[in-house]
Amino acid sequence: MELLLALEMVRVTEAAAIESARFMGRGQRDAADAAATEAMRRTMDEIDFAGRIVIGEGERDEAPMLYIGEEVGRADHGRADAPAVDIAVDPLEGTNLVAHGQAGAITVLAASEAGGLTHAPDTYMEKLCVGPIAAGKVDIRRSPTENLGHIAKALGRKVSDITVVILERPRHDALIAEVREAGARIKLIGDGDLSAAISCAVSGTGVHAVMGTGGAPEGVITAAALRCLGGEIQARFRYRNDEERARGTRMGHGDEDRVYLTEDLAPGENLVFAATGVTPGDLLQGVRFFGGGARTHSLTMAYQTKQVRFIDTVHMFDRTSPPRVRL
Ligand code: VTB
Repeated sequence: MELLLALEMVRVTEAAAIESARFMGRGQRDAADAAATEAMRRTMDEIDFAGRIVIGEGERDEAPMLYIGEEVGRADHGRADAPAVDIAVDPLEGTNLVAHGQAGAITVLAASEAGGLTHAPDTYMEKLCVGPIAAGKVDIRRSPTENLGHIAKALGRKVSDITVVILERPRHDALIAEVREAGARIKLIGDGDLSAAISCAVSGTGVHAVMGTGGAPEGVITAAALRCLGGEIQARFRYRNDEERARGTRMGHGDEDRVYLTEDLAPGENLVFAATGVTPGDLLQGVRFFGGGARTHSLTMAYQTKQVRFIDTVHMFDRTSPPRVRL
């Protein structure tokens, strides 16, 4: 399953990135998201597999496409033997970033055998993410100060040499104050804690941890990526109201003290992850258009196969005026 999908899925995120990148800086976040969603859906339907969306654009009645439970892929074309695959998508992580032409938007998905990705309700999650060297050394139940000490020690650095990514939100005021007090550097981001979490598991990106509360569905996709990279996410559900709490409880996530580990969120034995940059970021370059084509930069990974690929693709839109392919 992984062998087939790792390379196919990157076509899906590439197509979504190209379509949504057209909207960069145009102030239309919903249109950018719709373009990514439509392209993802269309490209997935070209692949021979029996896919089912487990994390998507919302419930069936609220999302026209890539809603939870939707079947995708070409399995209906008489391919009873097509592999059954669960898929978690975030067609455009960072819709505001694209709308404003800011850094760090990606198109992203994760795939697994049926049951390999936790069904997370559309609510919030408190997250602590670290890369492979600090994995196993942190505990979300401890204070940020304590965890920063463990991360610094694992990395052989001072706390002042650690950079933490935090979403810039009023709910993080106390967290930001504490991390500042502890002496670490902070990168405040407007959106996109998923790509930030992947970055902290990739050396050379200059970020070492992600702390704070963001979307729960994105936490599951983060977990799939971090399992492939040997990093770690620890998370707790954080409901905004009783309605969300009731829904989460029905889905088996009623205990808000429970710490979900990477393997709890993405328990699959086969995991595939793919992401493509839309706007330039720490991890991936954005889509670059030129006459007759575009160039994309993607990351695709498979857990069993133990392969991490950075893929640089030139897409030629037509052959009458093909772009000059450059190194
Ligand atoms: C966003 C987004 C994140 O969570 O912040 C969202 O930028 C939830 O937070 O990347 P707000 O409702 O405060 O915007 C993410 O989508 C994913 O965790």
